[in-house]
Amino acid sequence: MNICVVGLGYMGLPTALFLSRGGHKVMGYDISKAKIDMLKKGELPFEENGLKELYEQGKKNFSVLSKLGQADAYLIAVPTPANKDNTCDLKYVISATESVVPFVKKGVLVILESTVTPGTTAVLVKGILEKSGLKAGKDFSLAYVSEKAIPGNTLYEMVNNDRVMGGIDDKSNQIAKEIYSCFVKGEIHVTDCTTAETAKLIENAYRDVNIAFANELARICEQLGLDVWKTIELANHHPRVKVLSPGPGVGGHCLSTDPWFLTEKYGNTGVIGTARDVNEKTPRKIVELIESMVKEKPIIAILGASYKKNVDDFRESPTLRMISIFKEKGYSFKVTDPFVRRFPEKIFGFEEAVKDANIILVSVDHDIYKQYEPRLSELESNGVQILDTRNLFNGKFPRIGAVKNQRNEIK
Ligand code: SAJ
Repeated sequence: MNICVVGLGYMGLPTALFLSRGGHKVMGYDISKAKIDMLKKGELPFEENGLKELYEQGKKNFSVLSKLGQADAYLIAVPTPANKDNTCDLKYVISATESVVPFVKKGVLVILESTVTPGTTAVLVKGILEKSGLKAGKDFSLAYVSEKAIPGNTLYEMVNNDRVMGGIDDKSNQIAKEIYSCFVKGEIHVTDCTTAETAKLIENAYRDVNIAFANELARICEQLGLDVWKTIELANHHPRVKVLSPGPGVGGHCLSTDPWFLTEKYGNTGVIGTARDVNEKTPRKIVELIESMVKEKPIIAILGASYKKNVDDFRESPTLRMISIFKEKGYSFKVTDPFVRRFPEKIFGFEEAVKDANIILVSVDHDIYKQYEPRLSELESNGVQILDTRNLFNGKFPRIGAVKNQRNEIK
């Protein structure tokens, strides 16, 4: 098939390349001219494990467009940020869908992959596409297909995870399933559009609630003088318990917004909204912990700017949140991160960042940081405080939820 992928971001680009490697003729389109120019030169706009290799394998059937053209199928994978009131901002979905309208012909399939508030495909997207004069489910096909891949391991998970897709009718599901089958090895589950959209939001809300639970446990264990990491590990020996890890807060483009989209028509007063609040407040709790650890005004070396380990994406990163609190309080800080480019603050090398610091904040658990363990020990013995918010060093340095751990009853 000729497939046009609208939106060449963290999900759209790898999907386009898997489809082209799988034998489809794929045209990629993005509103970012810079991204199009890079791809035309064969350069990739972001880093992801294995993406370069996938590009080499898929490039024969892949081209980038400066203008949309006719295709058999359109796959829309554009961002859905949150509005100021935390509702789902659908402006990119709307404009991408509108750009497809002139190409809606009999037999065309349109797929939405963006994470959206329930009802978007079956009402909003369908309504826009029907401005073509044709009817969804009768003249053209329409489906919502969600993505479960985790940044850092995107390519493996895109292939091996199960998929949920929801078509406007059986034929839409059948064609969408056929297209994805060229690279998805996981099971493909089919349902209706709104159920598929909601299942996607449930997945991320579930994880966000579980992390909020862990973050709350970190505060509780800190108060009790316990070690949250050891305590959670013990609780996790229960066959039906799997508490996730506390951290400096929840970042990224997904978990920090998607739970709001799930509750937007229902109200945010329940457990999902409370969990969001707990996670949103976590960076401030970390700053309070820093204040309790250093006697003088904190001078902070921040190890890690991205929202999680081994990625270059810093959208909504807890580091950004903590930086705005440091600024509000007039604390000086330096950030180091080997992955991140175009960060709003200057990025220093490791040694420059730790120079003069009285506390080192391990904000991200990049694997590469493990090499700094001896140097951190040295700095610690020179009186520099260390706060490991990710348990990267396995208790070698003070870690959140265990800073005041004094319980050594059982050795
Ligand atoms: N985090 C913790 N503690 C944990 C796990 C994560 O504090 O135990 C933090 C991370 O450091 C990060 C944030 O949560 O700041 C989110 O990271 P993540 O690795 O949990 O998830 P994302 O946002 O990278 O990807 C999620 C995934 N969703 C689920 O696992 C349910 C992924 O599968 C989705 O495809 C992705 O959202 C998406 O695009 O929706």
